[in-house]
Formats: sequence, structure tokens, C-alpha cells
Amino acid sequence: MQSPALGRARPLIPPEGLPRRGRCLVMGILNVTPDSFSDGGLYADTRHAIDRGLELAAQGADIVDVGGESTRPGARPVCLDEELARTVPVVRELARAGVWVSADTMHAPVARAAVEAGARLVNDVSGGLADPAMAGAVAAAGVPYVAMHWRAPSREMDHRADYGDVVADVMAELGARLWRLAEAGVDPARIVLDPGLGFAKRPEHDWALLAGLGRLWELGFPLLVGASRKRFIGAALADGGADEVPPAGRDVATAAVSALAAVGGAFCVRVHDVRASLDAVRMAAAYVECLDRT
Ligand code: PMM
Repeated sequence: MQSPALGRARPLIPPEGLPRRGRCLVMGILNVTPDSFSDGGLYADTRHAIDRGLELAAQGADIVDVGGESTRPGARPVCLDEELARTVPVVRELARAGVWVSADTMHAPVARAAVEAGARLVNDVSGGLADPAMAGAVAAAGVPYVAMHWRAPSREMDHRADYGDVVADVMAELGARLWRLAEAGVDPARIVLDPGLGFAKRPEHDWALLAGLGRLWELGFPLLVGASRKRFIGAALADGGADEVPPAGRDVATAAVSALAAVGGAFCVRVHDVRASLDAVRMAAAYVECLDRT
């Protein structure tokens, strides 16, 4: 399949070691946390989390992303033992059941333990900035790695949303991360980049990045987009009014954004509501295939 973003055809090549579906993949979100912004507390105990992970897979999630630390603005970090205790048993059970599991962590020890427990992908919202040992850990594990654009920990990130041309700035900063990952021996064929919607970004930055996926493609890596239920969606639904639609009411709009991201060439979307986004990326695939023929 090819993407028509900016009117240029781009092959949708998934990184080595991930499922190939001939369409944008859908990653289901499983936050094993008491305080994530939209689903905090819902799956905070191991049994509920495993059941939810199995449910996401049954709904068609290509990958289930298990995280044990909230990254919402202002969130407080958790200690390593707590993050390990929240996530590793869930990763192990889901992997045992045949689910493709991703470990959403900024910490090398958690990434290592998750891979040992069966995770096939490490998803690091800090792109290696939070833990200097992460790049080496991922290189040694030999699994695909999502490096997201990040500027600061959650408690500070809202003060770091200053950009000139946000797409150019994000590309330059991701480019610097790529150097570091290469130095540490991470296989470029296993790297996925993510513009980090909502992380040190205001809504106008999120929209510019979404519309600028075609430019981000120029870095030459598959792109993951995490828009699900984020503030820029709530703000757009409020139509300029003061009342943002709360996170739970943003799933239909999220699916629309998933379709836009898939048409823009995203390799994967990370979402809470898997069914809606799976339909959306299927529609995008049919649309793009037709564009390719016309
Ligand atoms: N967003 C969140 C957490 N992990 N991972 C990637 N790769 N990209 C994202 O945009 C991203 C992420 C925060 O959202 P959540 O609290 O709903 O999980």
C-alpha cells in the first residue's frame, strides 16, 4: 500500500519483527495505572488488565501496548518496582495467550523485563532521553523500538511547547535521537518514530504534525501516531467554545483522526477504542489503494 501524503507515493514498510497486515496497524492501549488521563484506574489490577488486554486483542488490536506509568501532564513518576509489578505479569499472560505485546516504558530495566516476559516491541515516549541505558537495552534485546518526540517529563512538558516550525523542529529533534540510537547499536530496520502528539505540544502543534506526516516521512522511518482521546481532539470538538468534550466522548473523533493518519502514511495508530479505529484504517486502506490506481 502507498500513501498519497503530499501527493507523493510512499511504500508502507513495517519494521522488522512486527505484524504485516497491508494496512495501518492498530495498537490497543492498556494502561495499568491508577492515574492515566482517560482510563486511569479502570485496569489497575492485574486480573482486570489481563482481561482487558485479551478483549483488545479479540476486538482486532494488532498489538496491545502495556504501560505502568501515567504520562499525562503533571503526572508523578512511579518507582521501578511499582512499574515492574504493574506491567510484567500482564505482559507475560498476554504474550502466553499469543497476543503481540508492546511495553510502554521509559525505563531500561522495565523494557528488559518486559521483553523477557514476551513483549515484542518497546514503546518509549521519551525516545531514550529519560534513561540513557534504554538505547543499549533495546539494541541488546533486538526488538522493534518506538522513539517518540519528547522534551521533558510530564510535570514540566506543558512549559516546553515552544516551536518555530513545529514539524521541522520535531524532525530535527527526532533526527538527533536517531544518531544516539545508531551509536548504541539499535538496528535502523527496527526503529519506529512518533511525533508525540500532546507531549510538549499545544493543539495547533498536534494538528500541524498530523497534517505534516508527509514531511516526517522524509526521515525515512515508519511513523506511529498516538492521538487517541487527546486534548487537541476535545478542543476541536468544542468548536472554539470553552467546554472541551471529555476524554470518553472522543472515540468517534479519534477514529476519524486514525483514518487521517493512515491516509497520511502512518504505519500504526495507538488507540483506546480498537474497533472504531480498525474500521477507520480499513477504510483508509481501501481509499489509498483506489488512489494508487487512479
Ligand atoms: N501517548 C501516551 C502514552 N504512550 N506512546 C506513543 N508511542 N505515542 C503516544 O502518543 C503516547 C504513548 C499518552 O496517552 P495515554 O495516557 O492515553 O496512554
